[in-house]
Amino acid sequence: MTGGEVSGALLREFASVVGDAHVLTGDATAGYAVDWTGRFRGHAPAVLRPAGTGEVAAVLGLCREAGVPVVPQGGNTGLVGGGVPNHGEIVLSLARLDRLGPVDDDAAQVTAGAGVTLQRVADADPGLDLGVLIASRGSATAGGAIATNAGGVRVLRYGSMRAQVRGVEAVLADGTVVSHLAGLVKDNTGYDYPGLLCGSEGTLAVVTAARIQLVPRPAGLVTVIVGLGGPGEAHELAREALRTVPGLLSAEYFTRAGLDVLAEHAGLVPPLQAPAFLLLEAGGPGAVEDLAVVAGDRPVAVGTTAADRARLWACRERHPEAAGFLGVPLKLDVSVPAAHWARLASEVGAVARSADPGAQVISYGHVADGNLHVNVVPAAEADGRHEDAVFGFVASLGGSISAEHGIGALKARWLPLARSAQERALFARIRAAFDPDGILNPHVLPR
Ligand code: 2HG
Ligand code: ZN
Repeated sequence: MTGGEVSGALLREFASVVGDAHVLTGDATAGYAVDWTGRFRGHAPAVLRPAGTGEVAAVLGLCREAGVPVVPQGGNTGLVGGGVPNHGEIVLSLARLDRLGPVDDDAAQVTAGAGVTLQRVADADPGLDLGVLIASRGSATAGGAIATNAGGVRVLRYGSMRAQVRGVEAVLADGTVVSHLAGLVKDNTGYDYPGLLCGSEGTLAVVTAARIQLVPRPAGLVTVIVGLGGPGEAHELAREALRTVPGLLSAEYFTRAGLDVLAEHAGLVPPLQAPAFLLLEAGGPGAVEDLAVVAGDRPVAVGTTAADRARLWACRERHPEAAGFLGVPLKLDVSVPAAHWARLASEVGAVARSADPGAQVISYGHVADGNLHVNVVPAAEADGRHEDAVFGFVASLGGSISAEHGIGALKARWLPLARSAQERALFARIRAAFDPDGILNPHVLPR
């Protein structure tokens, strides 16, 4: 189903639901139509900003009746073009569903509207934290993080967003509201549709609220950056840290190539010089000593105060911006079995350049999860040649073309590398059961 213009009569019906001020058209839609990287620029005949679940249901009912496709959008921090109207869809912004409930102290859980930022969820209680930590937490929303099953820098400890979700409220494409927010830890009463919505990229239903499990706020945090010779050493060291540091929270890899760009364009001061780096963070008793043993006699920068830790983290957390200083990047987020990660990280630059010798490649990522973010700034036309090369290599190692960002518009063509025909047919059947008319984000994932 493709979008296009919508009639004045339909716009008036939308306005009667959400109010005139929350039906945006023309120039007011511009910021909702382009993704964070600037690679995906679409066009929205209208952006609708409902204030609650009832309004979402009413709007979806109207869209379905009119046969108008919809792209749900949270903080618009996605990196694969899955939340922007690439085919003229209406944008349904969930930003105004921003109610954060009181923390349930007994369960250490909170109910958050889809538009609540991850930072607000993390700050809900001084003794608790959100298990998912991503650099875009100030803008990324609970609904978007669920729809993309966001990962981030603490997955090795707490898992990805799916692992934090104890229930959801969502609106189906026909306006039906389904809600399961009691937060029961044990609840075997049928299909786990909240789990299914994690990573569904807005194709099955619109998440309007979620019951989120919080974790004890880690204390006594220590951050170190260790200077290394290359990916093989990063992999070895991360494995050792996983085995020997009980309080380990993060193991993040990056290289001189990325740090040099950040030093030049963002004024970052590299804490040490080396070809490659591993940032390790741990908390709790003995963390400093445990990390010192792992670092051994390698060059290391240590941060124990909030300010020093923030300075070290900036070297890693600002990496998503690095390639953007050089051009409009392709964000290729891939994962491979642990045993192949070092080979992936060592060879992927040459693999990308075999398709485009002038391409600039900055790689970094979550080494303990087998995850690498391959940021490619093309010199040649971005016509799929870079994805062909990198995803083909990843598939040959038994890996996935999307570790934590989703398929979106960027990777739809290459899904067969990661999922069999039988699996894709099952996806389409699940989708048809949720959204038989195909109005929800129709150009993302198989139908
Ligand atoms: C990160 O780990 C994010 O920093 C973004 O997943 C990765 O921009 C990217 O490629
Ligand atoms: Zn990441």
